[in-house]
Amino acid sequence: MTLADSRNGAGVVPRVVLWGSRGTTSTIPHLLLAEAGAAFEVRFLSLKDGEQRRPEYLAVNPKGEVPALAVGGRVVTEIPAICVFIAETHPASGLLPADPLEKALALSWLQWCSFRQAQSFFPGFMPQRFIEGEAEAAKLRAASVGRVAEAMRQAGEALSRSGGFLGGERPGLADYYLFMQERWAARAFRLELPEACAAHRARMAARPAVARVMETEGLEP
Ligand SMILES: N[C@@H](CCC(=O)N[C@@H](CS)C(=O)NCC(=O)O)C(=O)O
Repeated sequence: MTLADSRNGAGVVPRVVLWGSRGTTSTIPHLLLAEAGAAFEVRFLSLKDGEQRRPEYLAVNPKGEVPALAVGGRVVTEIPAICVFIAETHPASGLLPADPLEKALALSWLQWCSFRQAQSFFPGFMPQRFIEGEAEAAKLRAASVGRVAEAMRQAGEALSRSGGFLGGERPGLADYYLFMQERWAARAFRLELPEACAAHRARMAARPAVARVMETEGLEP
């Protein structure tokens, strides 16, 4: 099924709404929707103002997190699931291989990014969610920076062995996740990226769909 041929009995294509917040992990599906040429609407929340915890949004995603992708009357949450949905409803985008082994390899990188986000980046962004006290938070943040550096090292090695993208010769789903992680590693965690990651970040930033989304979200690449 593709979104284009998923018309219901009344001939209506389900309306796709991405709920997100500028410059967060929701930018990843935003990039993919743009890259796939999808018809969608994006609605931004301010996490700083706690809009994700307002009843109107909890009715969309009771977990109080972005992203959430509303498709018709249903809501898909969790980035890997949203990414796969976008790729599979836009097969011409080539964002996810059809071959089972190639697909498994691509999903393996997507899961790697998702796990690193939760385990390595998130404690550094929000140490106070895990631990009390300034000194303890600083230690946790330092540990997080170390883990992010190790993640970038592993990604850099993989990129050096591949054709320049985690997806090989062309970007796959995980490349859009990694692009945002490279930005956070360099900008928020002040890390010097391995050469292969810096080159990957630049290649991704140069893609017209990526540049458009960055502009829409008011982000520097
Ligand atoms: N497991 C979720 C995590 C998403 C997530 O961490 N979202 C953050 C923004 S980057 C969020 O909405 N945080 C709001 C909060 O925790 O209050 C996913 O993969 O979609």
